[in-house]
Amino acid sequence: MSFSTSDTIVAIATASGRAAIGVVRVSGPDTARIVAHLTGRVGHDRRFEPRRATLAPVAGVDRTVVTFFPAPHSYTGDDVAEVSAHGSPVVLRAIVEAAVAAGARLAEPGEFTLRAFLNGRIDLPQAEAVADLVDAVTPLQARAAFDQLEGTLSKAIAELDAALFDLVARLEASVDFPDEGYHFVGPRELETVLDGLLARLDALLVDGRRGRLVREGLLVAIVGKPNVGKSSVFNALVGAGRAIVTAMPGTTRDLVTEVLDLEGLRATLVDTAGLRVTDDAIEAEGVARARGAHQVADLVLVVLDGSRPLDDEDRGALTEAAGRRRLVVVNKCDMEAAWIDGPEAGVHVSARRGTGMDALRQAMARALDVEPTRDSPAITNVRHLALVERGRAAVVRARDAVAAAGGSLSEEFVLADLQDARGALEEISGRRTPDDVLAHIFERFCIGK
Ligand SMILES: Nc1nc2c(ncn2[C@@H]2O[C@H](COP(=O)(O)OP(=O)(O)OP(=O)(O)O)[C@@H](O)[C@H]2O)c(=O)[nH]1
Ligand SMILES: [Mg+2]
Repeated sequence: MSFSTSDTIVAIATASGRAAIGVVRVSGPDTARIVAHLTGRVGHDRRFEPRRATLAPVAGVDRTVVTFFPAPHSYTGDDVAEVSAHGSPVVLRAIVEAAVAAGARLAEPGEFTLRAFLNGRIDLPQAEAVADLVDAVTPLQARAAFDQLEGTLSKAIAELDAALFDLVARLEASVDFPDEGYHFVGPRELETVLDGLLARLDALLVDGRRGRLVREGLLVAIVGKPNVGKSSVFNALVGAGRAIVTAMPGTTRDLVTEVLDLEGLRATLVDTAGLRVTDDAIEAEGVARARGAHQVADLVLVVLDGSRPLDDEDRGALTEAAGRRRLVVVNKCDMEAAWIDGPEAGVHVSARRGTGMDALRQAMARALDVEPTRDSPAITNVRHLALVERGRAAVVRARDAVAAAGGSLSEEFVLADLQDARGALEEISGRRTPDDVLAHIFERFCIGK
């Protein structure tokens, strides 16, 4: 990964494969010369007008449209040109090769966005949001990434950092002028300010759990004894005959997974083997895998057969799921009920007829505590969460030191902790982020982004 912005880079910016149009992006100090060379528009009077799409064919390749964005008002902050061509991989590659022949270098993944960051156009959470937005598969993910791109997280972090900075400045003044016998911030006030900071950090962390669900999606396991209709419920939820359904207990052996859009959330649904004691080696392995999936799931759907009385195997499945976030699904409600509301309240469905599936989807979203209309969470990224946690731990240390000191507070100790907290926050925003962390972040971008 190159952290230099002094050369000019080029890449295809659009998806690979055939398309109506494709875009080649050039960025760096030599952009104007390279693009003029490509299109044969040489001479002072033939310069590209800023931000105006201009028909400018690349000779022998395609009739292209060039848009020139002069520094600093461009995506990267350097001179940028976008060359739109017909979306053929062959044509786009030829344009890139011509640009390289004219002196450009092939861009590495994420290098355009990296330059935007290095040039101070965006901060690190915004750069990360660009990658998230490109990768989003549900509308909620896209929305969360967009909010981060708009700077909601950056703003929250900047406010916290400003409050910390203010406190640090006053504590330093107290250290610098000890003879004055004058505390620029008294212990009581210090405690109040630190408590306020802790409350704000906690709020960010609570939103973080939700945010991570939005970003990474979650795992929902369907469990229950054999033949209650787990695979049928699975198929009804994913809207396809994905898992095998038969009247024979012990049909499902392996884990069957499918990704589901659950009220805007990305959920991976897992169908599992029916839980029972068995001599069959294959089925036993299936039961073990079912338990494994069950243990890591964010939500467990326990399926019961409503047309038959509850038995010990059902009770076993319910007990296994007792300590977990779970939802009881009473299936086969198209048949005569063997029990109504029995020992377990649950969502009544008929997987065979498809009745109750919307109610089930809503109950799942509710059980996961992710309301579709809720404002997007601020933190969706594990890197950010870990750093907020580190910052919080440092503030807690400072808070404890103040409480323990009573009236005889030593500002130096508190200062060291508060500097730690600031360090963590500034690593989120990218103001103090080590190069290897930066390289790691930008590696996951696509080329041309
Ligand atoms: N009447 C009725 N029958 C159903 C319903 N759902 C499933 N069945 C039937 O119940 C039987 C078992 O269905 P599956 O979906 O294979 O059950 P399972 O829990 O996955 O079974 P295993 O994989 O063996 O553990 C099949 O004959 C289904 O047709 C339902 O809503 N109503
Ligand atoms: Mg099954």
